[in-house]
Amino acid sequence: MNNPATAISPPAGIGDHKPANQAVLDWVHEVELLTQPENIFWCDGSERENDFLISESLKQEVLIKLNQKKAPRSYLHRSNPNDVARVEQFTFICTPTKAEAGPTNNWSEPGETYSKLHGLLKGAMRGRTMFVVPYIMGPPDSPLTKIGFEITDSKYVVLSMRIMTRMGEIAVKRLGSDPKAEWNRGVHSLLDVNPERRFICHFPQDNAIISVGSGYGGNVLLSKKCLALRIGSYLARKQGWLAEHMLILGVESPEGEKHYVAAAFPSACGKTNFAMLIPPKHFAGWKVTTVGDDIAWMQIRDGRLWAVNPENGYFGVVPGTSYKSNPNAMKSIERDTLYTNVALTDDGDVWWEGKDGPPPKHAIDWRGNDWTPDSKEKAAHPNSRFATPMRNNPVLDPHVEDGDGVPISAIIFGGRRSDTMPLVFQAFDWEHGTYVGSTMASETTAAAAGAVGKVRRDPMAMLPFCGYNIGDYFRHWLETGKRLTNPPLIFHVNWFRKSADGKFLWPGFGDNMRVLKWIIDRCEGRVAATESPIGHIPRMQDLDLDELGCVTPNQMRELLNVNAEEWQREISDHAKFFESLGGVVPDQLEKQRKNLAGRFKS
Ligand code: OXD
Ligand code: MN
Repeated sequence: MNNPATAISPPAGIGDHKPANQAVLDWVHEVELLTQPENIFWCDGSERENDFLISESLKQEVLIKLNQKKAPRSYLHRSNPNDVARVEQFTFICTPTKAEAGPTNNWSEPGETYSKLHGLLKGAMRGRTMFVVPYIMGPPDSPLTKIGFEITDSKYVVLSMRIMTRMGEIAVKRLGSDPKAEWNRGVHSLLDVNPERRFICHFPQDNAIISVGSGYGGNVLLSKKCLALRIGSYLARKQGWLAEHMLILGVESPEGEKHYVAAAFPSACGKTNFAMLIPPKHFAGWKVTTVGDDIAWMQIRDGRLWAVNPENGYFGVVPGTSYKSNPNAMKSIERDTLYTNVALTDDGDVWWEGKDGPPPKHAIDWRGNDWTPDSKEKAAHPNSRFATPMRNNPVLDPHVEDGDGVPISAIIFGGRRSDTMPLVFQAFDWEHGTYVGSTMASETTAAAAGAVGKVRRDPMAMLPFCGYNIGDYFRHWLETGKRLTNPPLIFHVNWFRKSADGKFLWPGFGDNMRVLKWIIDRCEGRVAATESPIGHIPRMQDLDLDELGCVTPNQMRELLNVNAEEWQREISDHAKFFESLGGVVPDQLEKQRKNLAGRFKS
C-alpha cells in the first residue's frame, strides 16, 4: 500500500471552503504551524468534493473500487493489520485531576499530554494534505446538537465522517462567525500508524480531542466515541442530560400504538441487529423502526426522557450480518457503503464469514492475501466494519430528525452471558435499575483489542466511553431518576445464555420481538410477571411463544431460571467490582447490593 496520507491537489472550487469564524481559522493555523502540511483542504461536504476524494483515494490505493453493479458507490478499505480495533489501553481522559477521570479511565496530566502529543505532531503532516472537517452531531434543530471540527490527514476519515455525521456546510453555517461559540476541537494524524505512537486523548475541560497513530474508525472518527460519548458524557453531567452507548428503536403494534426503547449493550453484542429487528411471522402487523444503533443523547422534558441519535450513519460489525440475521442491515449496505477489512471476491464483490450463501472458492482476505475456504485465517477480520448512511435503512424511524427526540418508555441493559442472567427481567424501580446497569457484565468481543470471551463488568456499556469519574456517573443516573416524574422502566436482557452442553438456548434476532413485546406490555401494565430476588421475571405464559418451534419448555425454564448458586457468585463479583472502584460508588448502590443479597436469603 502507498502511504495512505500522501498529499492531493484539488482543482479550484474544491477544498477551499474556509469558514468565517476567526477562532476556527486561528486554531487551524496553529495546527498548520505545528504539523506543517503540504496544503490545507477545507471540506464542504458536497457531492463534488466527495467524488474528488474518492477518485484520489482510488489512485492512491486507499480505497478499492468494488464491482459497481453488485455494490454501487461502495468501496473497500484495508487498514494496517496492527490497527483493527479500539485501543482502550492507549485511550486517555486528561482532566486536570486524576480523581475527575476516576478509577475506570486511564488518566494523564493535561499539560504534559499536550506537550507529548505536540511533540509527536511536529512536522507530522509534511507531504500530506491537512483536511478540515466541520460537522454537527444531532438533528439540526435539537437543543443538544453539538458542533465539531476534525483536522485529519486521512482521506478515509473524511469519507467516513461524511457518512457518519452531518458534515460540511451545515456545521459552518450553524457555527457562524461568533469567535466565542462552543465547538469541539479534534486533531487526528495517522503519524506512521505505529502502536507505540498511538494515543487517543480527551481534554473534556477544553472540549478537545487529539488522536494519533491509528486509522481505525473507533479511534479516529472523533465525532463518535470521542465526542458523542466521552466528551458528551462529561458535558451531559454538567448540563443535566445523558449521553449513552444505546440504540434507540421504535416499536409499533398492529393497532398503531407506538413506543420507543433505548438499549445499552457492549460493543459487538447485537445493538445494530436489535435496532433493525424484523418481527417473526407470528407478529404480523408489528413494526420495529430504527432511530439509532449505537448512541443516544437523552434529555428530560415534561418529566420524561426524550432521546435523539446524534449520528447520521451506522458503523457496524460486518461478520455474521446476512439476509437471515439482519435483512435491514443488508439492505442498508447494498450501496453507498465504505467497507473496512472485509474480503474481496474475484468478481469485485465483498465477502465475510456469515454472509448468505456458500463461501467463494477464492478471495483476497482482509490483509490482501489469497484466501480459499481451506485457509486457516478468517477472510474478513472479526471486527471488520461497514459505514453506511442511515438514510439507506428501510426501517428508519420517521422521527429520526425530530429535534425534540422520541419519548423513551423503557431502557434495556444487556450483555453476552453464557450463564446466570435470565432471558429478561425488570428492575423494581429506577434506583434498582441503575444498580442493574452499574453491575452489567459481558463476555468481551473483537471490537476492542485484547482477549475475547472474558466476562468483564461494563457499567451501562459505558466502561470504555464514560469521560469522567464512574462514581459521579452513577450519581448522575440516580439524580436523573429523581427528576423524572414519568421515568422509563428498566430491564435487563441476555440473548446469549447457553445450555450445559454449550449451545445457545435462545434463537435471538427476530424472536427477540417476543421479549420486546413483554417489555412494552409491562410499560402498559397489561402483563403479569413473577417477583424474583433479582426483579420481575415473566412466567412462561406471560411471553408470547407461539410458533417458536426451536425452544422446548425445559429450555425455556432454563432461560428464565434464576440459579441461587450462580447468583451468589454474581453478587460477590458485584462486591469485588465495586471494591475495585476504590470507594467512589454511591451509598444507594451499595445498599442495593445488600438488598439483593438479602432477597436471596429471605
Ligand atoms: C462501536 C464500538 O464501534 O462500540 O460502536 O466499538
Ligand atoms: Mn458502540
